[in-house]
Amino acid sequence: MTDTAEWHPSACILCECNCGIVVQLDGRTLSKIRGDRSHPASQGYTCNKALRLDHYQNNRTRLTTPMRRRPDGSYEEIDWDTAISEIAEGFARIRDTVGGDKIFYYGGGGQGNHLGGAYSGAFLKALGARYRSNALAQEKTGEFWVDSQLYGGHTRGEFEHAEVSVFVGKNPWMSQSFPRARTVLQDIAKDPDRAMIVIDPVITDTAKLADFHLRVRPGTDAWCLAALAAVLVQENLCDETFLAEHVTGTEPVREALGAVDVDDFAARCGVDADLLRAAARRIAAASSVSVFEDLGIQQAPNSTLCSYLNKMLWILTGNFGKRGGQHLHSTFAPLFGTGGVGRTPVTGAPIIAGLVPSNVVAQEILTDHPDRFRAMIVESSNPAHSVADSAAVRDALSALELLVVVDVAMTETARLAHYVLPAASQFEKAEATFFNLEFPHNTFHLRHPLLQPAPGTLPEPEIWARLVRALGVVDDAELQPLRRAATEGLDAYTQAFFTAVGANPALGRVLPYVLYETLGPTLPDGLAGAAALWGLAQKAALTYPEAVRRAGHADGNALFTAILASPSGLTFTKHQYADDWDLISHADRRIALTIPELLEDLRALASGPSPLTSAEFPIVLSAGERRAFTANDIFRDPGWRKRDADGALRISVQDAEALGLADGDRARITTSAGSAEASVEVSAAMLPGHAALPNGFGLDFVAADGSAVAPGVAPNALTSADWRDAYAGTPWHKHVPARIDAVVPVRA
Ligand SMILES: Nc1nc2c(c(=O)[nH]1)N[C@H]1C(S)=C(S)[C@@H](COP(=O)(O)OP(=O)(O)OC[C@H]3O[C@@H](n4cnc5c(=O)[nH]c(N)nc54)[C@H](O)[C@@H]3O)O[C@H]1N2
Ligand SMILES: Nc1nc2c(c(=O)[nH]1)N[C@H]1C(S)=C(S)[C@@H](COP(=O)(O)OP(=O)(O)OC[C@H]3O[C@@H](n4cnc5c(=O)[nH]c(N)nc54)[C@H](O)[C@@H]3O)O[C@H]1N2
Ligand code: SF4
Ligand SMILES: [Mo]
Repeated sequence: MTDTAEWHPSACILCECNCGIVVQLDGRTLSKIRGDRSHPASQGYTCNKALRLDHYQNNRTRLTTPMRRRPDGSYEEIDWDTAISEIAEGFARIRDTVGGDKIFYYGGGGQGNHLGGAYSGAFLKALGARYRSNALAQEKTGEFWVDSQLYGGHTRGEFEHAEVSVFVGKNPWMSQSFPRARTVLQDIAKDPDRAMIVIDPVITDTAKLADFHLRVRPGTDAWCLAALAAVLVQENLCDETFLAEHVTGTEPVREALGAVDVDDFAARCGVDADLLRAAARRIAAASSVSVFEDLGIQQAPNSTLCSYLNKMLWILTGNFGKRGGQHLHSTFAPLFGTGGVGRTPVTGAPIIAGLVPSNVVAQEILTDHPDRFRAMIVESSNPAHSVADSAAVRDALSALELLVVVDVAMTETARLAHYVLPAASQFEKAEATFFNLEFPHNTFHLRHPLLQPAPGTLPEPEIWARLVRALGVVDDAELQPLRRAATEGLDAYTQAFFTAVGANPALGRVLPYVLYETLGPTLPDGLAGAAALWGLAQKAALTYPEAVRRAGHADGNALFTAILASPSGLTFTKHQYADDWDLISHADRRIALTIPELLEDLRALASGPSPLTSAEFPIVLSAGERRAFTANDIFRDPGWRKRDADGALRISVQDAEALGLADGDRARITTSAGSAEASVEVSAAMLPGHAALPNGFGLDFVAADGSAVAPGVAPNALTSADWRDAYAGTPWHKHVPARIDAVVPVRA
């Protein structure tokens, strides 16, 4: 594995695209990286960030041994056996005294790694844990709630082929999120027959390529989207045949949109009414339309309503079930739980897609309520830094009876844990993500390890297996027949598996553990951690039999075998456009357009918006913008950045002048939650009254000379937990009322 001339396939782990890469190794250094042309989705594409991945693999914050916190707050190194037995005992004690449902799980995967989350489920079930969350509960749950009522699944646009692409609060030039994003955006921009519509208050790099840039005032997208949809209805631009055949509940929507005063709404969102009408007409005239909404609306006021209105643009115009349109898609493993909306035990916040809103986590802990969370497992996430109101989150995590963090690095969250478990990096183990969101061809990529685990670390599947073993919930003798069958091949294993689980349904509860313990040891090339994929492959083959066969896989075992043998990834489903209809979960296979609460909210727009800014906090701060050198909290070493090392506060020319600020000056940003200092970048891209800070900054790091550094502003030092969506509890990170003051240098 150390032959430097050889290129080893893997993937970039910095965003949900997970572009295929090939890597040359120099010892344990990822010395050369380029796009993998054999990867079925990315086809050789990467952005600037992938080439910097060695800063993730090799940096001074990597953990190398399990650690236990001493009463004085310092950490001591302990061995794995001690860590596993004390942690298992600790959680078992909590389960036995106050109940397993008081054990809360946060994380389970970042942008590149979802196998850990697949295995932790067995340990959590064995403990009787019920509540969980992750970052999707601070972005996508509102959209999920809308989607589940409209058609019951996640949709994706097919931008590569769309005549018109619409980006709402989404800057794919920087944030990517769909395959080969920059190439696709450039192709659209070059083609006079295609068009791009961008709704964003900032003149982003994506907006610069747009044919229609609807430069909304921050937080007013609901008015803009309602007006766009209203034009479709009022100018008879809807696809009536499509609506009659495939959509129910159209009339109440038509009525509500019919009542919208388009000129008035355009004025309320600050967009020229003629431009807005022209954009709506361009959508209506197109043979295909794809839409991408992201954090600019999902983390801003009216977020769930905006998700709903946004979907009107392609539903009313019939852009579903055809090339270049919007699609439901297959999933290799569901990212979201199913079931209706539950409630959290303390605050009664909505649990959508099985996820507790990130914004209420602190309140679910910091209380005397008997049902409060008492213990927590955090895996591959850094909530002490990434969740709103970091100060409250840190108080809450510190108040837990037991906090265990599984991470590769000593994070802000790990520093609050009773135990920290060091995971092998994503290049040191079998890994995969479940961000498999494309249609008609959907891909899955099991990455092979490039390196042995760093000394002292373990891959998550092994960590979770050891913890389940320590709980003693499975009698090892029951696994013997499965172990034997696994050595005889997948057919024998399949039979033995159904016999074993039929005889003892309790094995089904700890399924990933059973697969890892029995099938895992027979898998080649360090792929034991891929065992859980066997179950998922069976499920995919049962759920999409035709599409899996069309992709060349006869059945679940054939699919699993192909996954193991495809180190650059494979296509697991090939759908036909008409299959979109079968992917609708409603029995009548139609889109159910009416969501009564949201139509009520739509009617109420006529009297708004009411600004959240005030004399004290006159500026809208977008806290957490994606830029060329941000990558969530994945890179801790600030040395990975070639530019924007401080994570500049971008402000408009007008605000800079009023505040007496110039490029490079220092400014103090104050919000109701906190205050921080940043370097200023005066930018013609910003509207007056709007400022932006990047995400992923303010992470602690110890420099080579031993000094502590944390460049830039930790965005959640400035955000409040109560600023959140009424339906989904998702935060308004892009819309934080703030004050900016020049920091006058102190002269000696
Ligand atoms: N470089 C980089 N890429 C990433 C990531 C990263 O950290 N760095 N993270 C990944 C992750 S986890 C995610 S979720 C995605 C997020 O991807 P995006 O959602 O594209 O990222 P953001 O830059 O946070 O926000 C998008 C846009 O919202 C705009 N915006 C702010 N306020 C408003 C508003 O009121 N209305 C509208 N319409 N727009 C508004 C901003 O100007 C910005 O251009 O990116 C992924 N890709
Ligand atoms: N103010 C503000 N806050 C935001 C956002 C914003 O725009 N503004 N964006 C939000 C969004 S969209 C997201 S997605 C979240 C992301 O926030 P988080 O959910 O905290 O996820 P990441 O930042 O991706 O952090 C991933 C963690 O996984 C660790 N890790 C990396 N590889 C491995 C591995 O192999 N195993 C294990 N166990 N750990 C590993 C990294 O060290 C890191 O600590 O932040 C959210 N927070
Ligand atoms: S950051 Fe995203 S788009 Fe860029 S190379 Fe990595 S996976 Fe691909
Ligand atoms: Mo995200």
